[in-house]
Amino acid sequence: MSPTVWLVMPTYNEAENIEAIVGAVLAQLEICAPAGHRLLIVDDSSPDGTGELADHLAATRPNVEVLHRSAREGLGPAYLAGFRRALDSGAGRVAQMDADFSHDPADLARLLAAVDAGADVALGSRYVPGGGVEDWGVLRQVVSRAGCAYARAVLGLGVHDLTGGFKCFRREVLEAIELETVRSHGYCFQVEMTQRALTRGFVVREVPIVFRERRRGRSKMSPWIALEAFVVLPQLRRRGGFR
Ligand SMILES: Nc1nc2c(ncn2[C@@H]2O[C@H](COP(=O)(O)OP(=O)(O)O)[C@@H](O)[C@H]2O)c(=O)[nH]1
Ligand SMILES: [Mg+2]
Repeated sequence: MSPTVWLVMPTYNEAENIEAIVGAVLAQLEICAPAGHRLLIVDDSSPDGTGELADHLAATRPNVEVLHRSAREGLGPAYLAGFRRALDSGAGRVAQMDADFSHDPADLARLLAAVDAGADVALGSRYVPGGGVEDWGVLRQVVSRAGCAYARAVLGLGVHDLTGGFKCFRREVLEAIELETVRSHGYCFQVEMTQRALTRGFVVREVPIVFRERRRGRSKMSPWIALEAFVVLPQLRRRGGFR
C-alpha cells in the first residue's frame, strides 16, 4: 500500500474557515501521516473567493492543492472529482472531511488508525457509544437520527451513522466501487458510498466522533437535500449497491 494519505475537502463559500482549517489539518497530517500526505481542496467556484484563498494557501504551503470546478454541482460530484484525482496520483488511503470545523482534525488520527488496524473504510460516527453532536437543536437531532434510521432500515445495513462525511477509505475500495456510476448528491452520497463498500464485502468500522456545529459561515444543505433521501434510498435499495 502506498503510504500517501490524501485528504479531500470540498468547499463552497468557506472563506471564513479555509485558512484556519488548512493549518489545523496539515498540523494533524504531519503527525498521523508522516510518510506522505496531501490536502486536496475541491472548490465549486465559490462566489465568496474561497478558491482564490485556497490557491494562495497552496502556493505558500507544501502538500496543498486545489481542484477548481466551474459550477456548483453538490457534494457528491465534488468528492468524486477529488477521489479520482487522488487515485490517479497514487494515494494509498483517501480521507474526506468538511471544511467548517464540524469534523475535528484531531480525530483524523483515529480514522487512519482504524484503517491501519484492518478496516477497509473507517467512518466517523455520531451514533455509536462515545460519539455525539454538540449544539444541535432538538429538531435537527431528530431529523438526522430519523434519516439515519430510515436509511439503515430501507437498505438493511448495520452501520449506525450512514450520512456522516468524515471518512477514510483504502484505495482498493474506491477502485472497486465504480465511482463513475455514483449519482447521489447530498447526504445520499455518503449513504451510497458506504452501501457500495459493504455490498462488495469490504470491512466498514465506525469510529466515534463528536460533531460540532460550525462557528463560521452557513450550511449549504437545504431541506431539499434531506428530501433527496426519500427518492433516492428506495432506488439504492432496488439496486442493492450495484448499477
Ligand atoms: N465543492 C462543493 N462543496 C460543497 C458543496 N456543498 C457543500 N460543500 C462543502 O461540504 C462541506 C459540508 O457542507 P455543510 O454546508 O457544512 O453541510 P452540513 O454540515 O450538513 O450543514 C463543507 O465543507 C461545504 O463547504 C458543493 O456544492 N460543492
Ligand atoms: Mg457543516
